Amino acid sequence: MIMKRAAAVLVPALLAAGCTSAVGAVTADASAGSGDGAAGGGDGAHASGPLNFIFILSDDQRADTLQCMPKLRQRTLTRGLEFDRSYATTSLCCPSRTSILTGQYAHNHGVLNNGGEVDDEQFGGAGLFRALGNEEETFAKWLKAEGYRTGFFGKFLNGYAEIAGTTGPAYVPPYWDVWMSPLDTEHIFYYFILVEKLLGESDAERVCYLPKNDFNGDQRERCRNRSDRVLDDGRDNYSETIVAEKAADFIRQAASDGVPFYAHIAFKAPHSPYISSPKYQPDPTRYQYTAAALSVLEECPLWEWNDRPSTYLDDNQTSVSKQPLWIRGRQEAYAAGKLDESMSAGKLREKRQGQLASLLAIDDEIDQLFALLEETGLSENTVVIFTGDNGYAWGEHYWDAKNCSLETCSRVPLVAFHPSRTSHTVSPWLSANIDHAPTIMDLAGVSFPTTAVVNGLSYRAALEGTGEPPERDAILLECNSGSYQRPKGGPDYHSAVVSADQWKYVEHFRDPELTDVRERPDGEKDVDLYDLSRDPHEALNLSHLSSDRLIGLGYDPADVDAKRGELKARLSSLEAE
Ligand SMILES: [Ca+2]
Repeated sequence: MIMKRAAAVLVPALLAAGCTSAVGAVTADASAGSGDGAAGGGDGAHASGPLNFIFILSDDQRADTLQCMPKLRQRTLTRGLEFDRSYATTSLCCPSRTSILTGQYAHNHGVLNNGGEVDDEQFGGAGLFRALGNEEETFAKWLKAEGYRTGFFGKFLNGYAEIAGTTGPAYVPPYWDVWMSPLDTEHIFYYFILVEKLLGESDAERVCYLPKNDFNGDQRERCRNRSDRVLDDGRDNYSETIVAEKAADFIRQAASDGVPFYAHIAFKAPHSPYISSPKYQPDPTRYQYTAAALSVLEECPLWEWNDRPSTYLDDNQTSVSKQPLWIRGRQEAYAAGKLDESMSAGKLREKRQGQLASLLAIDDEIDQLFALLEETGLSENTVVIFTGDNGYAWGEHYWDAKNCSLETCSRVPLVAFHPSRTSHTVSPWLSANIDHAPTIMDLAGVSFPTTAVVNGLSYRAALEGTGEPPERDAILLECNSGSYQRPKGGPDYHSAVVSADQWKYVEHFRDPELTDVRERPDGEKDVDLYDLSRDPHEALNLSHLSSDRLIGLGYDPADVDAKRGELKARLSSLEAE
């Protein structure tokens, strides 16, 4: 059974853990923001009045792929604040998205997986989110209470269709004035049903969007049969374009009405099945791209990926015996030819290139949103944040998905724009999905209730250019949904800590409750220690190397032991936050 920790229990625990400066700053004292959008000592001027927010989320986008979105890249180089080390505290859709909306680690919000059980009842991620009370803990609630107009566009949480219902008005989570979210959270690029709640309406209807290019007749009927209304208007009706259009309508209306707004835009790209817009991929059933797409994509080093890390499949030609058991298991299955065809070099390439091509589609949509802000004058008082919900492996460490503690799974792109910014900054600050809620609240000048649990930190000062982000030595990465036990293996249940000084310590567990650390054949515990500054691709697990080997690599074995002990202790304290 999945339990959510009660806030009343947690707040004293946080204080006891010595985290008063960090957590207190964003729970009780977030009112430090004046609410007038003052730029402080920022490097540019912007209009007075409350700030608006556009939060843009991609799905399954690796951190390094930001370089393959040329339009967003150009805007970033002009005035973006880029966080080089941003992590999804849980590298999976529902836990990460819930962390974004609440500012809490998964062990606090309780959405540990894309579904789960409460009181012996099984829920999808959206149902679990609701059953655990998270609808009442999103920052949208507090923004709305302070006069913000809130709009949600795009993917919510897996299993949304289950709570939306099939008859009568579709269910819409509270505190969203406008709601435009696909009923089915998977495979929505075409033939999607958008649950639409318009401004001022209390009920939502299910609208089926049919594509001009009718490439799948079965889907057509399925879409029709499950909707209240069908839109067969001869347009392409590619989901990412429609979602962006709905958001643009919301933004224009809010500007016209003179109300501050928060727009949450959650694209599906570059998630499977990796479908780009018709401009770049005319036939959604084939991974073939137009000359317009290729002329851009071939400029990106990830398209051919000639400098891929040595951890990719058997590129390193070295033993993985010191790596965690799950990677050893995957390597053995790969060597024995037991992994799916999805792990073949050809399929991995197809997936990688499919992701990159679909990113071009949302790059266009994001660029148009920026253009809209400029046309309407809203760029003078609107903050834009772009990030992803989790990273993704492309064959490194014999893995081709998410939900692992490795950098490739857990790091996400993050770039933010504040009206007062006039230059590009790359910040090495350790940032995470839990930071957006406190940052947006801080910038809006809205306080969390004193009973709220907020694990994240506000990066407002860095974004405004008025100061450094708050001090942070480490963040927690946690995963209660492993796939080690599956026939072809996969990442284990794990808990990890990544530190500001670029070390990572990981514990791999037998159980989803994270209590029983797995044992290796030699009797040692299955834990990892990586020195990320020297070994950014985590090829060398220092935890199981002999003293001679460590000395040969230039490490003092006593220092390595001490670092492991320090991070193990920090892991425990983070788990108690
Ligand atoms: Ca995802």
